Amino acid sequence: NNLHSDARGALIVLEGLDRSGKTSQSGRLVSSLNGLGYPAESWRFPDRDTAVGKMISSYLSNQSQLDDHTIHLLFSANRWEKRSLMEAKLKSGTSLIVDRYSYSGVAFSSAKGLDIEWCKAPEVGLLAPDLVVYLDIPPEKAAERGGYGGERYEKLEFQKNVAQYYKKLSDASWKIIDACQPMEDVEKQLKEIVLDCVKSCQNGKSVSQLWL
Ligand code: NYM
Repeated sequence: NNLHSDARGALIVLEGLDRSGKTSQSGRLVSSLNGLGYPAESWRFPDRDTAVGKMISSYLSNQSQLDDHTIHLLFSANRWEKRSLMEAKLKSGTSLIVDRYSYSGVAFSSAKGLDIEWCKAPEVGLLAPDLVVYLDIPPEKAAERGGYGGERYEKLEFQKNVAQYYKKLSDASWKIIDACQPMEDVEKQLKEIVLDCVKSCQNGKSVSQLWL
């Protein structure tokens, strides 16, 4: 697979409730893309390695308390601090498989009661994904999977609420995969959808911005 010179990478976002399988799937996806000769990297938000990411991590593990608006803006800032690198990677032909993005930001914060439009505002101008894949699992099923860790938000009642907000945010362009299927089946379906997207982005299609 020899990429032509104007080929750019695809920005692909995986969304879903906690324990829906996003992290396992994104690792497998990147290996298989690389194996087929498409440069790809696995990214995730929050990126806990940056200065902002460390504050987020401490909040999630209940080591610090923050106002709901404040933590929302930190999650957003964490995406902004990676924006230019993201753009550079895509331009250089590397596809990014991103485990959570702005949709997590808006779904989780609005599930706490923050206004949805207010939640979207700081996301305006971030790079828009070429594809959003939602790994769909009923909150009860997700809760049965090996149990949640001890982090904030990892509670069945809250996850039910988040699911409602994901539904509000989704549009016809989202690809929904039934995440209750065996892992191998999810992997196969995901790979097919993602490959289509990676190929379609190689034709010089430009990257757009949220929320359009
Ligand atoms: N989360 C994640 C948010 O509340 N807002 C965001 O913008 C993002 C990216 O953080 N329960 C929540 C969802 C998760 C938690 O994510 C940590 P992960 O994927 O478990 O590391």
